[in-house]
Amino acid sequence: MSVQAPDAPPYTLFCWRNSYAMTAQVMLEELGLEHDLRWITIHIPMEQKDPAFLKANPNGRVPTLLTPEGPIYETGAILVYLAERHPEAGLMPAIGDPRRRHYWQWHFYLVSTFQPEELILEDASVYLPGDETGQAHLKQVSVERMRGIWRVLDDAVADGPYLLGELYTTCDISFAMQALWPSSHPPEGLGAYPNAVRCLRTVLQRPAVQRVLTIHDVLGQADI
Ligand SMILES: N[C@@H](CCC(=O)N[C@@H](CS)C(=O)NCC(=O)O)C(=O)O
Repeated sequence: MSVQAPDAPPYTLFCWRNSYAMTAQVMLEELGLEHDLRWITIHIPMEQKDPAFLKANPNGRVPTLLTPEGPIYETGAILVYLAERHPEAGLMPAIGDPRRRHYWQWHFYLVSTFQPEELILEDASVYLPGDETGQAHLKQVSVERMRGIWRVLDDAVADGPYLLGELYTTCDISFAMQALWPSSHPPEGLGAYPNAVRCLRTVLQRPAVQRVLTIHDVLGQADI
């Protein structure tokens, strides 16, 4: 298990510009946790990836976070790990809170329903290398599935402003940091989903999010 050096900040985030690493980084910023960013290259063959990175995450993907307890990877796991370590921030409902059922629902919806479609729409060639016809078909199917997801999310935040009503949680971070990418928008835009757009804009204006977007030099993506 690799742990942080005694004089290092408690957290180190392996980072790639404008990637899912931003979701974990927003969480660190929201919680005011001291951290280092270790910028790495990810879209290269596995054997060329930073060995310290691969030791922490054999999948070679970001986000990967070094914590005082050792490494952790997967966006959704990092969000919950940090929220549980810092319950005072209230970024997830406490045990016994009736909103917890929906917290888990949206948490998993965003990492296991929204995310796979986003990854396809971002780069279908990963799934069907060399098959351009197949990629176009996969994207077409995924766009339609994504429209359905936006409809569900739009209904969910109708009474908002957040997925759990008045309570801002890691689910909103998970949503906003994927939904800001134009690849996750249907080609006709987001006009049909005004509630979801309102929620998205609210989250994107948060100082923690603005700081992360500035560091990644993608502040313009918040103009939705
Ligand atoms: N399920 C993973 C997906 C992370 C992911 O796909 N990250 C991309 C960057 S946005 C990556 O590291 N890609 C490099 C690769 O797949 O080799 C998570 O949520 O952490």
